[in-house]
Amino acid sequence: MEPSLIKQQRNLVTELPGPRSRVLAERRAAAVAPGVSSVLPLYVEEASGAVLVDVDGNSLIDLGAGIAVVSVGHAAPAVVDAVRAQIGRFSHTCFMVNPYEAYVEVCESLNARTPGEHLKRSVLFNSGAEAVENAVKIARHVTGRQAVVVFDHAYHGRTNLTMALTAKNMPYRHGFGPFAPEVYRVPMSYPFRDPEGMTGQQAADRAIEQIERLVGADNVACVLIEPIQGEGGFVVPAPGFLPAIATWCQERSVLLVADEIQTGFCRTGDWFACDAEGVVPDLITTAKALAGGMPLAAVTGRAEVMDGVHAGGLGGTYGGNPVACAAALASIDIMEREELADAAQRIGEAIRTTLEPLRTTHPGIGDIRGRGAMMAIELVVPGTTEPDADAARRIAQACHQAGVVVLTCGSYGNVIRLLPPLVIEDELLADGLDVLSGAITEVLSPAS
Ligand code: PLZ
Repeated sequence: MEPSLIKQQRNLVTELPGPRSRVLAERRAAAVAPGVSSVLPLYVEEASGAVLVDVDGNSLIDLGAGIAVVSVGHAAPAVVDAVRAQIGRFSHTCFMVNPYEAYVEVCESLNARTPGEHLKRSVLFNSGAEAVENAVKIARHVTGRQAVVVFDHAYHGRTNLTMALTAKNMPYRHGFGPFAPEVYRVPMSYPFRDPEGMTGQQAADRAIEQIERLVGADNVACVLIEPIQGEGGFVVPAPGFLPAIATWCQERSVLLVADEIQTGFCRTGDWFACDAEGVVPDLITTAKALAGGMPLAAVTGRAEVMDGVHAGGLGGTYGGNPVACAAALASIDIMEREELADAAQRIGEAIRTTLEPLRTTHPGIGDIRGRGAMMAIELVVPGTTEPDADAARRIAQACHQAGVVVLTCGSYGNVIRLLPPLVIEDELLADGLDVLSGAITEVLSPAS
């Protein structure tokens, strides 16, 4: 592994936020639209590995990786070198005007690594939402059908179509309608909240019954699903749920679209979350960790599906920008060389080992779940499944005050999620988890 440029250690040297961050907060309030908010009020000066250094010199442990983006670490030297080299050669031509090799190479790499041995093609975009929009465009175009089936708790983006696909009203949809039509929502498999003992097959049957009754299989262009839900609460469906949905799709000539924007690229301990159950989607959307911090997204799919769209039907000015492509090739190379899927599994085990014992003393911990380095704690009112969003918020805040970046998520806002860079050093992770354990104990102890 390349040496980190910044000491991989938590170190607070001012109160939080420090004086420089406070000055920036004032400038921000005057200049930046309040519609975009930040989890922490600490302004970042530099970062490497799993450490962020703020403008006041505080070093924070990053257990969020910019929402599952910098899996190869902040400022990974090989990514930085690749970006520097590419930007010095050329930064933009527009692939639709003059093509270049890096775009082709990223597509080759995606085609080779995404689930399934079939012939594939890829197309590149800028953001996750844009990839999801295009997957739906492709599915509708080639099937000649319009309906899109999505799930409770789903998150697919903030553009008009993807707002329609996203489940949660606040903050994503509230007042932003009207939303795109022909979107149908069915129940997800959510073992913690489903009836006790419900199997994956039963949960799939429940969803399929609704699709057939309310939409009609013949009208469905695609079923779009996050194999493990991200923003919705790190919901891991019961085993057998995804394969059952995949089988139904195949039998009804409905395209299965896996949104692996948050789960993809080694995060869950496999290259893709679908791999764990051998599910092979027809189309897969990727973004986030794909390019190690540069904006890049993709739709990868069966050649016979992708080839159904006319030339010029897909594209965009910046899609597959050469600098982003160079970063992607370097990132994927790191994931492979440093075996980051295995690292994700080890991180997941360390998280479980630290957090599981807390359950016996803290019945407010309703569930600890996830896969690989995508782990979450769902907080509830003890003895019930009633969501306790206030506890999640207070635990996150206590971590932030101690210099550990953790994120919350969930339809009910009651889930703490951990998404550390996959290159995080053992000691740094242990320190971060220590802080989290302390925060949980502090907030959930009866006296507090
Ligand atoms: N699909 C599964 O997780 C992005 C959103 C943060 P973009 N998740 C982080 C926020 O509050 O905006 C995401 C995702 C899944 C699609 C997206 C959308 O990806 O790159 O943010 O457009």
